[in-house]
Parts: sequence; structure tokens; C-alpha cells
Amino acid sequence: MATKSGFLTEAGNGGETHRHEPQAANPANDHLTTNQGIKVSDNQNQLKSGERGPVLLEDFVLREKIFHFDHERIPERIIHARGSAAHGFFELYESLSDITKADLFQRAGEKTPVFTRFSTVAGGAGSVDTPRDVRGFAVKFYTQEGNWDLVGNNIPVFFIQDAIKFPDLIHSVKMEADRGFPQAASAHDTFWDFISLMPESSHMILWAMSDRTIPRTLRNIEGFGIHTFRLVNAAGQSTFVKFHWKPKQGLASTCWDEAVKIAGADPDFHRRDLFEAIQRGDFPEWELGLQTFDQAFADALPFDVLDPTKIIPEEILPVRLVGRMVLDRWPDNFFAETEQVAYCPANIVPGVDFTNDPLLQGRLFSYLDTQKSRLGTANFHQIPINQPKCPVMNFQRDGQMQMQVPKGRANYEPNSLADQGEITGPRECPAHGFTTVAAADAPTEQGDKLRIRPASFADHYSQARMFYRSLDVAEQSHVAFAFTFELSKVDFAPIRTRMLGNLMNVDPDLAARVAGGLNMPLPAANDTAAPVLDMDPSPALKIINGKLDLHTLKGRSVGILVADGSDAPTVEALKAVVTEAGGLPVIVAPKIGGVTLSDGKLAKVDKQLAGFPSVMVDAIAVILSDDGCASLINEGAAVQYVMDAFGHLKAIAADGGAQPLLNKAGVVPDEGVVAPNKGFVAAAGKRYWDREPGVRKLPRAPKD
Ligand code: HDD
Repeated sequence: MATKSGFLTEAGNGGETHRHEPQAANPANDHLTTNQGIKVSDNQNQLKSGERGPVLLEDFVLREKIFHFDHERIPERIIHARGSAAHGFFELYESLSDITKADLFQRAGEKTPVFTRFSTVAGGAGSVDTPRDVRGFAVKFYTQEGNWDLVGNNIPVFFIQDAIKFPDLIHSVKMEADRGFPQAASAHDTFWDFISLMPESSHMILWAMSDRTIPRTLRNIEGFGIHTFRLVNAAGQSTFVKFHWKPKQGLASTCWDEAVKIAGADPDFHRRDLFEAIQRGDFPEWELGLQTFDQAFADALPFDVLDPTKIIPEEILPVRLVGRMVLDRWPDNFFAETEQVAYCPANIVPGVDFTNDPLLQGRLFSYLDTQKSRLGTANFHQIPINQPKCPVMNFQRDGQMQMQVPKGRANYEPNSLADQGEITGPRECPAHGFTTVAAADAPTEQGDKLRIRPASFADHYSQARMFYRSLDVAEQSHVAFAFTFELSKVDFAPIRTRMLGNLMNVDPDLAARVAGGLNMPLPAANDTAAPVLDMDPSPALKIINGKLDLHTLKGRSVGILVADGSDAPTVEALKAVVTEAGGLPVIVAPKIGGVTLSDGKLAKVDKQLAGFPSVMVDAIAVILSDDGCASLINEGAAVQYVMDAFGHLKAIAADGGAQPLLNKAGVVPDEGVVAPNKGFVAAAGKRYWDREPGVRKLPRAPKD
């Protein structure tokens, strides 16, 4: 029967209407209130006239609740909408007072709170975590002299040289305007049409088609400030700087097939990974690196340091590691913090300054403007996540959602109200206030008003070529595959041909592979605006076999597939060695309720096989009795579990009982297929790239 609360009670208890308590226990005995502070007596039922009668308009409890719910969403970011963030701190290794007066860089060992948001670029807020895409890497430093936002990406260059092209770039990569798809994907006509017509995107597109854009986790990406910035010391001397973030966890990527499958298995894969790592105390860490240089060094380079499509190879100018960032706290509330955080490259502190990079200059306008439209008010800086952790005092007043209650009459400056004993408000601070670096360093940085791209920005291919030639051979074939895959989704053939013409300038071998993969004739190279240089390769750009390709199980996971009858001591020993190596053993079985191992005991199962394919882990072990294996041999999820681990070049440990399953999954013995003993730990921390040619046909060079 119906009760006051609307829940069915033990009906038939004499027809008595009594209250059913649906809430969990509430030890604090807190009461629900409306937003006006009125205690709510019933949160289950609208106010009605009679038991089955009409709802009354006067029900302010209902109206306020629904009204607020209706407005829960705000416009999502036009780009970088999908993101995950965490709190942490930046700790300085040594004082940098010789090159910057920035307060956070003065005292070795000092910690500055940060809030860091990682994002994809193209997809909406609800899109998956693993498309092929650039990752945003935005850090808000809450320094004692105000907020400094370093709003970078996981790629050290950008698609375009001038901010005026940004809306075109983003329109081209987003869902096509008439059809509303594809979501979070660059593999479509409009994107490649734009790219093929923008040779300046050549360097960035090589990075975008590399394994950099399919990272294994957000903990395994580098970060870059991209533009050349300046550091300014107390004497007013300016030093050019490029910012880098180096992951202590190493660099690691997925195979494309794996990234696609993760998207289905766990659309929140990267967010969950970051969350879980922080929750278990395995705090991700990056070191802040600086490349600093002066005007003379800049003048000697074969490209312009104001051009954001160029890097300075680490081999030419080493990266100095000056501190570390540790992310150790997940936000309390996703919307309040991760969604409402408002980064802006224009947020800099005394001791940091801009250069005339035309992309950076455009960004300085855009972010403040977008926050107004996204967060709805010029007072967005008062939202807790955006508030500086130092005093904020000025005469800016009013506006929507003003949270402060300034006292007194003084809302202008200068004022003489102090003479009358009134509150007078703050004053300028010539000694410590922000001052812009006075002079342009080069005469070409001033002159007539022009809409022009300087000749020093004209070389669009040399660094793209250098990037490609710096990669490991396995990565090179991934680049060729990525171009082939993406261009295969382009319907309009002339776009593909034009892109091949650009690739001819990057590297004829790459162009030939892609043309072969598309089964299209190789066109002549497109015209170039400047000669293409053969620069020395930069090994620091590799992921595979590079400096940050850490062969480790630390922070990585191993899926241990078991079934009833699996050998208990082997399973226990494996868990122990993986844990000892800092890895995460995950017991995977056909049923979540448990599995009876060889010792007859019911063992805990962490994940159910069908819901946790091997793409979720970094290596697998398969421990099965003969009967257990027989029970799984016709189970698609089990066969696929092993087949994918092998195809994704992961280590596989298996006991004798598991062999028939391995055979069915097409596993061919190699050094990554090992016994389930202590040696597995060394094998499990890496991928077996040599296996790749045997499992997938990547576009190879004609000579291969
Ligand atoms: Fe941007 C967001 C990074 C060029 C305009 N950008 C945004 C975010 C990152 C970047 C990481 C997300 C911040 C967050 O997590 O909230 N953007 C870059 C980098 C660029 C770049 C590394 C080139 C080096 N961006 C760029 C240009 C413009 C913008 C040239 C416009 C002229 N970016 C925006 C924006 C966004 C943004 C529209 C969308 C959401 C936001 O600002 O807060 O203003």
C-alpha cells in the first residue's frame, strides 16, 4: 500500500500508514535543507492536494530542487572538454634566483600547491579517454605571488603558427558540421583537408600520428610549455626558456588496436588509472625541466624560437631538471574543481614573461574570454579552485555572482578617504608588482603594422623529418600505420594525394609506406617555402628504446587469469613477486564471486573475465588446471584475453595447464612468453616490439 514516503511497506499490516526510512544511517543527524536554509521534512514526495490529487504550484521544495537540477550543466570547454585533474605540489630542487625572481623558484625545497588537469582535445566531455589525440597538460601553480598557469600539451610543438588559424583548426577536427560525427576522432575529411593545406602543421602531425597520442596512461606522458617564454631575474635580465615535464613513471604508449579496445572496455581508462594510482598512494610525479638560452643562441639556430612548430633538440640544449611535481590528492568534487578550473596562459607571476610568439599572444586573449562564456561571470576567479592562495585586493566590483562583500565607499583609486578615517583600499606596488620586460630583444620584433608571416617561419618540414628519423623503427612503422589508417577514412581522394605530397617532403620512405598502405600512386613532393634540412636525429624524441622507456613493473598491472582448480601456490607466488616489484596483481576469473583453487579454498576474484579484457593490464599470467583450461577453451573472452595480450606485445606467463589455451590463441613462443616464476617480473615490465611484424601487417618500407 502507499505510505507517506511513497515506498511500499510491509503491506497488510493492518492498513497502517507508517514511514519507511530509505536513507542510509546519518550519524551526524544533519538535516536536508533548501538553499534558503529551510529544513526539508519529506524528500520523497511532491506536495499534492489529496492522496491521488494534483501537484501544487506552491511546492517550493520541489520547484527549487528541479530548478537547480535543470541548470546543473554549464557549457563544456569548446576544446579540451574531456579531462581529469588532481591536486599536488611542486617542489623546487635548487634556487633559480640567478635567472628568475619568481617567488616559487627562490628557495630550494619549497613546495607550491598545484592543480593539474590532463585532457584530450577533440572530444566532448563525455567522450572516451583513449582516442588518438593530443593530451592537454595544464598546471596551475598557486604561488605566494599569485597564480601561474602553465597550459601545455604532451607534444612540444603545435599545428599552427598564428592564433588566427585556431578556430579553423578546431572546426576541422571536431565533428563535421552537417553530420555531427565523428566524435573525438581526427580520421575524417575535414581535418585532413585542413592539414593537407597547412604545411606548417607537418611537424605536429608527425607527432600526432606517432605513439605519443595513444598513451598507456596519463602518468606516462611528457608535458611541454611549447612556446618560448622568458624568465626574468631581480636585475631585470631576461632569459628565454622552454618548459618540459618529464614523467618519473616513464613514457609508455598502447598499440592502436589496444587503444580502440580500451575505449569499449573502459571509456574512463585514463581517469580511472589516475584516480586509482592516487587512491593507493602511488602518487604520479613529473620533473620540471628548463631549456634556457639567450638571444645569441636563438640567433644561431636554423629556425625561429618564436615559431611554436619548432623544438630545440635536447641534444643541442640539455634540459635542466629544477624541481618535481607530485599529484597526491584527487579532487573532492569533480564539477567544482576539475570542471570549473579555469586556466589561462596570461596568468603569469613576476619573474616569468611572454615572448612575441604569435600563437601565444592570441592565447592570451582567448582563455579569459572563454571562461566568461563557460563559467558565466567575470567573477570566475572567486570559485574556490581558481582562487589565488595569496591576498587579492583591487577595486573591481560587482558583476554576476559576486561572492565578496567589500566594505566602505572606496571603490576607486586614487582616493583620499583615509584622511577621513575611512577604508581606503589597496595601492600599486612599484617595488614588487608585475613589470613587463621592457625591450624587444631583436629589431625585427618591432616595426610597421603588418599581417605577415616572417620568412624565419617558412621551414615547415625539416623538424618533421628530424622527428620521424629520430624514432625507433617500430615507432616509425606505427607512424606509417597511423597515416594510412586516418587517410583511409578520408573519402575525398585529392586530400589524400595532397597529404602524400606533403609527406614526400618529410621523408620519401614514409610517403612510400603510406601510399603503399593506401594503394595509391606516390605523387611528386609539394612545393616548399624553404629548403628542407637534414638535421641530426634527436634520440630524446623516441618512446621505444628511449631514455624514458623504463622496463619496470612499478605502478603497472598484471592480470592473472585463473579458473577452478588453478594451482594455488603458483598463483600466490605470482601475486607476491608482482607486488614486491611494485606492480599490481589482478585476479581475473570467469565468475566474480570467487574461484576454488587447487587447495580447495575459495579465493577472491578481483575482476570478471568478460568485463576485464587483457587490454586493461600491462602483462598477463594464465594459470590453469587441465580441467580449468578445458572449461575456458571455448570461451571467447578467454581466448581473446590471451590473443590480445600476445597481439599487444605484452609478456605472458603461463603454466603447463594453460598451454592449450595459448595454442588456440595463436601464441608463438618468444622471449616474452615465460614460465610463471620470479623471472616473469623482469619480462613483464616491457613490450615485445620484435613480435609485432608477426602479428600485424604494418605499412613497411618497400625495401623491408
Ligand atoms: Fe588552448 C584550452 C593547451 C593553443 C584557446 N588549451 C586549453 C587547454 C589546454 C590547452 C591544455 C585545457 C585547459 C584545461 O584543462 O582546462 N592551447 C593549448 C596549447 C596550445 C593552445 C598547448 C598551443 C601551444 N588554445 C590555443 C590557441 C587558442 C586556444 C591558439 C585560441 C586562440 N584553449 C583555448 C580556449 C580553451 C583552451 C578556447 C578552451 C577551454 C579553455 O580554454 O579553458 O580558450
